Amino acid sequence: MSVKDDALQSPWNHPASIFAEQMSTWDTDGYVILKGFFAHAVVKAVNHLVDQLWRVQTQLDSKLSVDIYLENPKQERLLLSHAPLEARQSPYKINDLYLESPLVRSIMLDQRLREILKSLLDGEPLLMNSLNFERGSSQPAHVDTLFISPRKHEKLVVVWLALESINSESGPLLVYPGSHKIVPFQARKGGTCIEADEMPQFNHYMDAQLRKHNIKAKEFIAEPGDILIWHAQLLHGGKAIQDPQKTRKSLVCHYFRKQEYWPQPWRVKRAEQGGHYYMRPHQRVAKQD
Ligand SMILES: O=C(O)CCC(=O)C(=O)O
Ligand SMILES: [Fe+2]
Repeated sequence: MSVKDDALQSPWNHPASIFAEQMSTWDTDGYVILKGFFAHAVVKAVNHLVDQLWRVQTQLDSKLSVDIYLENPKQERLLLSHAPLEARQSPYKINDLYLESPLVRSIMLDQRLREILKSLLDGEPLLMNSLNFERGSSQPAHVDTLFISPRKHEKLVVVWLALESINSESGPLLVYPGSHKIVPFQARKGGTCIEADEMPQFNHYMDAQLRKHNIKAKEFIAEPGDILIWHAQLLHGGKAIQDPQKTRKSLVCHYFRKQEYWPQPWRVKRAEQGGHYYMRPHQRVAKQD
């Protein structure tokens, strides 16, 4: 059975009808959870791909990069082909596998998913990055527009796919319901994108806003194939890992709206099974040999 055939057997064949029900939580909470969106064969295929990458890592002739030892002073960005194998045992993320993998593209541009994202973005989605994690990110609470700037304000959505059962000890994703309605933090240079030294001010601002609106973090306790889609301005992060033995496999993709990127046609590629993705260079690494 191919991945695509199996995906079609999931209960999510008619997003349009189910979607109407989800819309209210999107507005009030700034995210939606779609349980069992992808079939287990899809999840297995992604996990297999990541295992394969590590197995043949040193022979990879690719500019795929990996951020290793996340949220640790030792954090570093390297080519995956140059990463020490032991780094796989600590939090890491592989950047932009979607640029190389038709499998990742076909899953994250699944037709049912595209319909949902189209409705949330009010326009065709454009897949613009991917992050593969095997452990909790431990990333402090943030809003993605601090780091990623869509050409049109708020026309960014994010899909987080659980690739195994995820519990509270493994550093689950944390979301802050309703935080997307908080007035965005104003970056020094205008807009929402900050420089690294502005993070303490952002934290200070957000802490006060969370208290004012009585917003508390919620853990995304997930089963393989579940997805959570969040709004451009939703505050989220990775809970600290309580059990370092536990993995927390996930795939996260960010999407812009295609219509804002179309003027550069060489950058906007049509994917094999439909949908569009942003063709851009891999993340730069400090040293390549
Ligand atoms: O998976 C996580 O813990 C957080 C990921 C995240 O914040 C992101 O990809 O924007
Ligand atoms: Fe994020």
